[in-house]
Amino acid sequence: MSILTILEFPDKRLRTKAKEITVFDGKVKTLVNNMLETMYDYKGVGLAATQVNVHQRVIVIDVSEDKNEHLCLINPLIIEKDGEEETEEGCLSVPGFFEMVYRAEHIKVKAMDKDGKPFEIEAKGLLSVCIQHEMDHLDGKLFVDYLSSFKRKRIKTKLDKIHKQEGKNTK
Ligand code: GNR
Ligand code: NI
Repeated sequence: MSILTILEFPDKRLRTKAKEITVFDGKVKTLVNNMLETMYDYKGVGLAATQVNVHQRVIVIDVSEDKNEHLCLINPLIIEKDGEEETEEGCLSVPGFFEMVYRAEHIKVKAMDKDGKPFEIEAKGLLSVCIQHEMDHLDGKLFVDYLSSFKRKRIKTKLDKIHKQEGKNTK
């Protein structure tokens, strides 16, 4: 297994729309395992393949307290949603920034597991927020897109400065 590099805002590669998985082979399983290892290493509650520069519709999540109940959603689709709630969000691709974002309160999602088997899941609370946040990544969207352009620019300026100091290329 390996820990993958996470792209950071404003990296343009985070704006790529991911493609559906059509073949469920060993490469998908390796990707899922590496994403799980990366998510746990970075202490995130979720990770989308887009964040590790793989533009396929794969998400891993673990919102459990003991970090031993992971979920893997491939080609996820929201089939029902209702309500609205505001939660403070962060993102491993926007390190160090936390802002309030509105999301649907309850969602019902259809997805496939790592073997291509379809399943449905209903979610509320942090799991619901996390699934919506990760699904946004697969469409090239980030939580900062929901903020005012003033806040988004301020975050960009601060991260640009850090990336410059680190000699990091964010394309
Ligand atoms: O670790 C994460 N925490 C989090 C908190 C509130 C709302 C969403 C998230 S997801 C984030 C990990 C991440 O960036 N996933 O894309
Ligand atoms: Ni994120």
